[in-house]
Amino acid sequence: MAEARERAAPFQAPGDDFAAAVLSGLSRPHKSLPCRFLYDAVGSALFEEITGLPEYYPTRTEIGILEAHAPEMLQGVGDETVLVEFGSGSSVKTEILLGAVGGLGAYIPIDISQSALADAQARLRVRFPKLDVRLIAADFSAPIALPADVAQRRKLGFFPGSTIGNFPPMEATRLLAAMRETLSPDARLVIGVDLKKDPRRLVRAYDDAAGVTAAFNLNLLARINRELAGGFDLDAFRHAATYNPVDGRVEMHLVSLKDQLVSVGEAQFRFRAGETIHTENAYKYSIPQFREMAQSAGWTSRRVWSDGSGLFSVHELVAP
Ligand code: AVI
Repeated sequence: MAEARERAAPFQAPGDDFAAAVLSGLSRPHKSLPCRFLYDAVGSALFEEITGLPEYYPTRTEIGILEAHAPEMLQGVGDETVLVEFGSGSSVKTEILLGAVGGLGAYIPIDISQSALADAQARLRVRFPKLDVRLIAADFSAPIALPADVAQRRKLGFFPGSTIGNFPPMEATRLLAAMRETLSPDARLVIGVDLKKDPRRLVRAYDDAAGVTAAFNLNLLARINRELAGGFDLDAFRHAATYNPVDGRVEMHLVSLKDQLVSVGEAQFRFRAGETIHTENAYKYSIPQFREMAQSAGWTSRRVWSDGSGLFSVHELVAP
């Protein structure tokens, strides 16, 4: 298992209040919790483990696409260009681009977690000692002002992992528009997007045989117990992953195995047998669907790369 540090889901805002989100999410008629709270230190380590599972094809497939096509993706990138990465996680994918580029003006990783940024910088210093790395600790769901000396330079944005799929389409569109503003003028973005496919394959990717994704999901209840004096019995809930064909998304739920009353601090929540807490959505897009969404955020999808089996896509978005 990878080192257990908080990954800071890219969607996490500073000062995000876990307690308030839990109390409000569990009070709804259809109970739900925001997926960004899956990524405490334990959850982040479990997510790293998920990325290496046989059923979880997105990470290795995207890496294969990047390795095969990095030189094309980096066309026009040179000493004047600034590479801007949105969100952290393992830097394996960034290193593929950095290893393939001839020259680069600077690399700017943007992440909400200072510690994730410091780790990335220390790692990159070893392999790319001459690279100018500028850390920006910020929430990138709103446009970000880049340092004055690079603001007018040509920029290449990078947003791998299909994290865009964890946002509902309206929010995803707003996020893409914010990235366009951050990268303007002459914006370009390389973004990983998981593709629609056989629902059985999708469900297996989110409900693996070894039970790592189940542990990742159930850790949310353990986190409530740890941090908010919760009384969840983890054996009284099970992980479920389903494909919702109407919305084109995989859904993760925690299913109550019996009628029960659970306390969180002073509050109490009633669960009926079979009732669920909806914990994550992972939207899947066909290539034309994603093109259309990018367009409504002011981008044009100029090129798309995929693997031989059509599992995953990497789009190059451009904005004049
Ligand atoms: C972070 N994100 C892109 C993952 C996904 O595939 O939606 C999160 C994940 N949840 C369960 N497995 C992976």
